[in-house]
Amino acid sequence: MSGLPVTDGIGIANLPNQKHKIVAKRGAHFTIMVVGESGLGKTTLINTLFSTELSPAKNYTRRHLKQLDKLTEVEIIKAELEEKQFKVKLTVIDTPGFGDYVNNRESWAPIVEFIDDQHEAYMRQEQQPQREAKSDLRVHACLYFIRPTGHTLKPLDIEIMKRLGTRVNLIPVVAKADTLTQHDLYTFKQRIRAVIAAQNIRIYTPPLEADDEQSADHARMLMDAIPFSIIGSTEDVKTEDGRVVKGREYLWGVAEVENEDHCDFRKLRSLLIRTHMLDLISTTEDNHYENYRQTQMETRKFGEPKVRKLDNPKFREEEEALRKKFTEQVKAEEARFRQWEQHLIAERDRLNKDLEMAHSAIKQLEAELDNLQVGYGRGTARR
Ligand SMILES: Nc1nc2c(ncn2[C@@H]2O[C@H](COP(=O)(O)OP(=O)(O)O)[C@@H](O)[C@H]2O)c(=O)[nH]1
Ligand SMILES: [Mg+2]
Repeated sequence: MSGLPVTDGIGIANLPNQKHKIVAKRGAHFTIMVVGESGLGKTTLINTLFSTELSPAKNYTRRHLKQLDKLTEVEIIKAELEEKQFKVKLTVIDTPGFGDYVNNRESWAPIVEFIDDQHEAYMRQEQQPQREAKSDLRVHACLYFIRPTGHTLKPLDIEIMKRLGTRVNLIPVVAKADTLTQHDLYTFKQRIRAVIAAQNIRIYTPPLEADDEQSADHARMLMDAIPFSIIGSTEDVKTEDGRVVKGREYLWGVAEVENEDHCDFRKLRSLLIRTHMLDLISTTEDNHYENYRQTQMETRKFGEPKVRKLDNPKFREEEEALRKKFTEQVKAEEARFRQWEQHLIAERDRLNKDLEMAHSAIKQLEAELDNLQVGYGRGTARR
């Protein structure tokens, strides 16, 4: 059927022994972040995860932790998963969506900054003499929600995904897959993959070299599904054949969260909390964190505070260029509007003239009518 391993539970206990031991010693910390425009179902997906697989999670807590700036506040959800004495401390970071392009185009910047800040905080803790009990919110998997337009990625998506991809394991997902037909969803995914390749956007790919054939096949199958299509819902609904499932009810039937013919939710969940959690953790540590640490080492002295992106001249430059482009666009629009206005005025004048002419024509006709009536009156009076 689906090719997914049929193991239940979190599956980490089935990891190759060596790796298992390393992580089991400390217990794994695993952090997922959701990013994307508002209204795409980010919060719903998190709740869906917790209402399906993760329902027996222990010590579930929700809190607003960080006010990133006056617009951006992230919510931190923590829970513990345990299987065969293997513990995972799961953290999910829910971000508010950034708004539309014109009004809110910088509102994603604090999210990128947040990711850097976690690397920074961890690095600082590593430099301390007491290295016990580090708090660690480095993001291991960042789900980027794509609006199901059926067209392609927007310039803003490309811009943000580029920035995220160099910092975290970026996993693109197509939001609200139930709003597209299977055919449209298929072409949409193809187009997104093409843009990701053409734009050199770095996304997370499951490693294909695996210990055994089955895992390799599994990784290939996951790769082919990227960007994962998602249906989120915490509602129990009844299907036509009488099953009760998490899903969304429509006149034509039920869009099922955990049905692989409907969306890739199961694949994504399996990747995150079963088969690739460890790879996501180690690539974050070995690639993204190492990357951050090295760049910081090269550009500043030990102990020096980090240069914030927003104060960075290069970022400023880009910012300035974008602002200029925007101003130019506004100017062009205004010119177009003025032209249109002038056209309208000319048109109005023309119509007024027509109206005048019509008026005088009417006057003339009325005068003729009067003349006729006068003539007619005379005629009758004679009789
Ligand atoms: N059709 C459809 N609607 C969804 C899906 N997931 C969430 N929604 C709806 O979209 C709206 C916004 O969801 P929410 O999770 O608050 O979006 P967020 O702003 O990204 O956190 C709500 O009305 C959800 O019920 C989905 O998979 N399909
Ligand atoms: Mg939300």
